[in-house]
Amino acid sequence: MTSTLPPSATTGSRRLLTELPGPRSRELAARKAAAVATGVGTTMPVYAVRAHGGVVEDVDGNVLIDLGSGIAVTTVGSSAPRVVAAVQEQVAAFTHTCFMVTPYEGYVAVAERLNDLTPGDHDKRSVLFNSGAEAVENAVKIARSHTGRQAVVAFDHAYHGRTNLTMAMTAKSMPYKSGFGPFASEVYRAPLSYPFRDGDLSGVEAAARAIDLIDKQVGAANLAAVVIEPIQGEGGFIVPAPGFLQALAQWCREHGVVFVADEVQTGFARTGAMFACEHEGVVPDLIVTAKGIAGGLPLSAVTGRAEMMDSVHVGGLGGTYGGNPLACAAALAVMDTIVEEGLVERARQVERILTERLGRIRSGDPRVGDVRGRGAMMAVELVEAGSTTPDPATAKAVATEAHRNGVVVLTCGTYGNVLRFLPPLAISDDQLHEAFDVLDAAFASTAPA
Ligand code: PLZ
Repeated sequence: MTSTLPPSATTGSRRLLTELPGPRSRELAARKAAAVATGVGTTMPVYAVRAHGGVVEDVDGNVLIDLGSGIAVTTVGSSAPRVVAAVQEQVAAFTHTCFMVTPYEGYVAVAERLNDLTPGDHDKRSVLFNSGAEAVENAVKIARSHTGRQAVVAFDHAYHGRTNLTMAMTAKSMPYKSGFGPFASEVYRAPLSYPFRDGDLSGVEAAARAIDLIDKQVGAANLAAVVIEPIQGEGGFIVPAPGFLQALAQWCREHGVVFVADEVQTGFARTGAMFACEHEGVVPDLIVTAKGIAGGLPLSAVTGRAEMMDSVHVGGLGGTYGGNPLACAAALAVMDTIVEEGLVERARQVERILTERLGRIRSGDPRVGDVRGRGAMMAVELVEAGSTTPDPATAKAVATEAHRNGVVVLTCGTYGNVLRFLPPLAISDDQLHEAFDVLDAAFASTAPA
C-alpha cells in the first residue's frame, strides 16, 4: 500500500481533492464491511495515510484538520519528531523482552517520570499497562488489596472502558454495555456535579449529595475506592463545580477510601495543566493515565502512594506487553516534548481561541446551551432552544457537515448532544481558525429556518 500513497501535503491547511469520503476511502469502507466485525464503529469513514501537526491526510490525497487527536491521544501531534526518533531507535534495538522476564531501563524511566510529574510530592510507585481500561482495572485491584474492601464507586455519566469491570463502572448502556452483561459486582454509582443540569447546586453541595448516597447505600467500611474523571470525557466533557472533587477527596481521606483519578482522557497537558486534578488542587491517591502518555503507542499506567501500590504481592500485577519498550521510548519522548515545547501553556492558548470562537457561536445560536471544558478539551452542549432538553440531532448534523468539509470532530455525552474539540497541541492557530470557520458554517447551515 505504501507504494500508492498520494503525495504528502506541503501546506498545513485543508486540501479537499474529492468529496469526503473519496473513492479510495469508499473502496476501503467496502473491504472493512466485508472483513471487520460490525461492532467496531467509525466516526468518519475517511482512511488515513499520514498525520502530523494539526492534520490527517487520507488515501485520496485530502487533508483534514484534526480536532479529535484520535480521541485525545496525539496531544503532542501525530508522528511528533521526538517520538518518531525515539521509537525508531528502540525498534532497531529490541522490540520486546517482557518486563517481567528480562527488564529494561525504559520502563523504569517512565515510572520515575510519572512519579515525578503527577500531583503530590509523596513517595510514589508506578506500574504500566496497555490500555486505559486495563489500567483502571488494576487501580481497582490495588485499592482492594490495600484496603481489604471490595466496593467501588463510579459516577453518573462516567466512562472507564469496555472490559468487564470497566463496563460495570461505565454509565452509558448503549453502545458500551447493552447485551454484554452480567457485569462485575460491587460497583455502585453516585450522582456527579453537572453544573449545566444541577441548577444552583454548588460543588460542595453536589459532593454532599454523592457522599450521602455512598454512605447510606454502600458504607465507607465496605468501600475500597472512589473512581472519578476530574473532567468527564465520553460522558460529555462535564467539569464539576469548584469544590466537588476536593470535598470527595477529603471524605475519602477521612474514611480510608482510595481516591482514584481517571486521567486517561485529561492527562498530559490536555487541559492546560499537566493533570486536570491540579486545577482543583486535588492530590489523588492513585492516578490512572493512558492516551496522551505515549503519542499513540499503546501505554497506560497507575501511579500512586507507595504504601498503596506496594500492598500487592509480587506477581500480582503485570501482563505480557505492559510497558512495552517501544511505548516506553515514545512516552519518554512525549514527556520531553511537553516540557521542552511548553505544551501546557499551548493548551491554555488553545483554550483562549476555542473559548472565543465557541462563545461567538453560542451568542448567535440558541441551540448552544453550554460551552465548557479546559485547555484543548472543550465542548458545546446542544439543546432545544431555550431549554435544557438534549438535541443530539443538531450535534450529529453539525458534525456531519464538518466532516464533509474536512474537519475531524467528535460527539460525546450521555445524550449524544455534545460536540467536543480535542485538537493536538501541535496544531497552528491558523489551522484552528480555519476549522472553526468550517464549524461556523456548519452551525449556520443546520440552523432551523
Ligand atoms: N477512562 C476517562 O476516556 C477511553 C473510548 C473510546 P482505553 N475513552 C475513549 C471508545 O469508544 O472505546 C477512556 C477514557 C477514560 C478510560 C478509558 C478507556 O481507555 O484505552 O480505550 O481502554
